[in-house]
Amino acid sequence: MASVTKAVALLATATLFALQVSYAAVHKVGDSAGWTTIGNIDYKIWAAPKTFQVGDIIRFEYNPQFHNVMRVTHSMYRACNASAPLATYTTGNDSITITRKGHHYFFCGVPGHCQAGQKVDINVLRTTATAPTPSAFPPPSVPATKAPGPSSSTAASLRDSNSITGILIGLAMIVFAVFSSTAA
Ligand SMILES: [Cu+2]
Repeated sequence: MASVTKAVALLATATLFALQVSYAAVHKVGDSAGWTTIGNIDYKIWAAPKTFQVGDIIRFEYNPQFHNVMRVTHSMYRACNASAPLATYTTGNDSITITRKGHHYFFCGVPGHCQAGQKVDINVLRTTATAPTPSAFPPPSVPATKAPGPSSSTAASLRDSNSITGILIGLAMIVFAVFSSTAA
């Protein structure tokens, strides 16, 4: 019976682990269209319904002959100023791990593309319990000044209740395993 208890406890642990890992989401910018100027994609509309968290991955997929990705400050973002980016990515398949909350501004540095709308503001609401992944960003040189609004805290508490439910299910499984082994 002890081995059964062990197996069920292991399964419960694995479930908890899977629930935690599932929070590190991958967000492909522009979805199927990717990172482009074709089709006048509004990346603001793409980003609006999404919840970005620390540990999530932002993926830019594009033809590197025509585009690139630059991470910039808010003022550079507003002005489409590509003269001094914080970071530049040019592989055509760039996965950027979010390591801190706040706004992360990206645009394409090819002349005219940012002005044409190839720019995206990734607003990361808050840090979660998920273990931080190795830093893909240099230390932040621009402090995040915007505090999360009321709508963001609602989304955050929803996330919290989800993870608490996951933990409760895991605990219930462990209790059940112990109970069934003592009853037998
Ligand atoms: Cu471009």
